[in-house]
Amino acid sequence: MAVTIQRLVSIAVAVFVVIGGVAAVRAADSMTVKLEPQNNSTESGSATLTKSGDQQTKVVLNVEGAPSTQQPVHIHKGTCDKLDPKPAYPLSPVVGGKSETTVNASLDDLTHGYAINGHKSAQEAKTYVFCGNIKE
Ligand SMILES: [Cu+2]
Repeated sequence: MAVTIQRLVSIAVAVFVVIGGVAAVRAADSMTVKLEPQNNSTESGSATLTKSGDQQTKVVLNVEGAPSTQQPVHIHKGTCDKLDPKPAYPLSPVVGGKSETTVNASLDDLTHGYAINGHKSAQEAKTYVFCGNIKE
């Protein structure tokens, strides 16, 4: 009797490990978001989001046509067509087309209802120059 229960437990553990392993392989560790120009800007590029632990995501932007001066960039709730104007997660400003930030949000959370947008400058933050929806 005791042996049977022990076997059942070990089978259950084995099944759990196999399912867990498959889930880990299926969950994407990284994704790329296309950044499209907005408001007649000439800026476009990509953002690469990479899992950094369970609750953090590394966000790397490469923007072509960006000025050498700082441009504010954030993750906002919503989509590029309908963006919540309040930033959800600030990113390091884009300088010369580059920005790298680790945000305190899981990649899984960020793929549910967020977008990355760039602003023309701190002075002209109301003018959006590029945007990309974060979705799988
Ligand atoms: Cu913003």
